[in-house]
Amino acid sequence: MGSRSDWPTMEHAAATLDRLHLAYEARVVSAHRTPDRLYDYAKTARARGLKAIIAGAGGAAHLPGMAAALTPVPVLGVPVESRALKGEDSLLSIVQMPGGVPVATFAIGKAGAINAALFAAAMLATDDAEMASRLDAYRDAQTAGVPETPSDD
Ligand code: RP5
Repeated sequence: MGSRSDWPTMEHAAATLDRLHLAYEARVVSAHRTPDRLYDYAKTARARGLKAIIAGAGGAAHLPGMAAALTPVPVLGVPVESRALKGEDSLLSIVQMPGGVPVATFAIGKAGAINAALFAAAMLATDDAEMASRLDAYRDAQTAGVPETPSDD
């Protein structure tokens, strides 16, 4: 994520990955304040065996796009809700990549963080049967958790 202040959003991605028993690392890497850290992180990502990078950022959200420019590892962008523009700035910054440098872009905020984690798991599940069954279990639990009526009675 681009800032420690993104963690209240990005912890939902982490919690979802925890639930799926999917190993991850959570790092603060700012495209603007720590550009050398971003360069090192993205340039070493493939060699370190990362299968996907979930990059959450807000405002002038350059982290996902710059990460995608620096590594062939798939980048999943999460627009963090910004104070001034409610995350529309983040969304447009992340989604409007030039042709040739893709970033898979998710919804603003918590839903996007959760879905980025689920999407990463789904990518891994294409050739990992255990991951696929954990994802099936997640979906089943989600379905079972939807009540037929809005009240408890
Ligand atoms: C972005 O600037 C971060 O991703 C964060 O969403 C936003 C604001 O950062 P802080 O000023 O709260 O550190 O780079």
